[in-house]
Amino acid sequence: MSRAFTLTSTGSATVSLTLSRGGGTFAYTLAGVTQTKTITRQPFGGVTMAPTQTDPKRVEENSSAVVFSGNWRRADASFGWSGGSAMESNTAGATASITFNGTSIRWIGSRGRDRGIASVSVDGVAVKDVDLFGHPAEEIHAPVYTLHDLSPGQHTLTITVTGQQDTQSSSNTVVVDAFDVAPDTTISHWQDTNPDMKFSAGWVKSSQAFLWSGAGVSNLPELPVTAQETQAAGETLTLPFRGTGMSWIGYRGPDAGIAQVRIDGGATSEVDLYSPIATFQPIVFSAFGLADTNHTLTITATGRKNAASTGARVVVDAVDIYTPGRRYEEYEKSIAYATPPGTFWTLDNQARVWSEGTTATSNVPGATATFRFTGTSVSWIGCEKGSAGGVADVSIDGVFQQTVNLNQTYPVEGYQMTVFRKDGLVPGPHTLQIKVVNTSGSYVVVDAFDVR
Ligand SMILES: [Ca+2]
Ligand SMILES: [Ca+2]
Repeated sequence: MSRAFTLTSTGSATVSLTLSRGGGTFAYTLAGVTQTKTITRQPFGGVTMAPTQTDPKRVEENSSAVVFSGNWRRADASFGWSGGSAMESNTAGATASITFNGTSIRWIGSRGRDRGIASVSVDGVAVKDVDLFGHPAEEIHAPVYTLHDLSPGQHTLTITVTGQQDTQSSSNTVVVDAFDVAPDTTISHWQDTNPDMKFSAGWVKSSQAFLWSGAGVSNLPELPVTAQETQAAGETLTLPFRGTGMSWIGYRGPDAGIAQVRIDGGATSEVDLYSPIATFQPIVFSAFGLADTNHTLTITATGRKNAASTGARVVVDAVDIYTPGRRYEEYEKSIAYATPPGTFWTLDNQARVWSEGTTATSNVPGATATFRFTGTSVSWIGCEKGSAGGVADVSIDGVFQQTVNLNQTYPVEGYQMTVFRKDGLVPGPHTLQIKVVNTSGSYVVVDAFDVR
């Protein structure tokens, strides 16, 4: 069936289509530009779409609370932005502002090789210039910067595009995707190479040709992080995690299939990954409101697909884990590094997808990093891989706790991992010290600390 409708120059019309078999395509032409929308009919008894859960703290960039000023445009549709869209700008002086109630806020944006420098201010007071450059290719859903300790009440956060860029960056693009208002959680972004991700035998490493999280960087002859994928029915990923929320970052496209997702022994959700347009790093499934305890995520490829799809691909690119607490980045003043500067620790490492962009690294035996905090629970967020496989002793309040061996063998690469956690501390101030003890030349990475 094909039928043309002509609308008047203003107004609206409701068009009803009776579709047969797999679906149909609806097209409209305006001022010579034709747009099409493909509508897919799901078979009875077939796919039940998973309920879409979003972080209740998240405010998207297209919310009325966010005001853009100056020259902004929709960000690249090749990426699966939070909520489906984001804005970007290269124009010095362009601003994005959000007015919110709370003592903290997290900016969700993007890092990468063509990202610029943004100036962040609160209530008109400059807070920080944030360098969005990173060596990995474009990373989205990136917690860019988090503000804490604001006074209770209403505030306005303003992001200003400076037009400036890191000397290594190819451009000065600034992306505003979303904000988490008073999040009370930390986000750890785990690649598919995480040692805790257990893939069954039928998964393969995805091609380097695409826009995966963590792409484009490696220690030769090792290959860059890409993703894992399969089209075979029954292939599974199991991932134990501790947290109250998670997001599966995958792939949607014209060749994508249907997966099943389960957390612990709960209900199985089906996720139809088909999209007429290939989309990279989208969140394809999320769960929030979980108990703060240990869970197991299971993703199963079904081998089935939407009638419109040309394949049954199921891709696991990364998983974001949400954990209650407050994150202190490695550059914050509550962390003291052994001096003199540059002798023991290298700061501002931008080589991988680190928490909020940077880490401190050391391969010097005796180097210490000392973190002062107040709370009853602390986690060291670090890295486990071959080149960051150093060994460190951890002590709390001067008492030795554990020797942590970070070594893993390629292709395992664990980023933003909780490599040490201690609960049950007496309420009050404490000191955690990391002391590098290895002599193998491999690095110890301090990415962040989480406190509860
Ligand atoms: Ca968004
Ligand atoms: Ca960090």
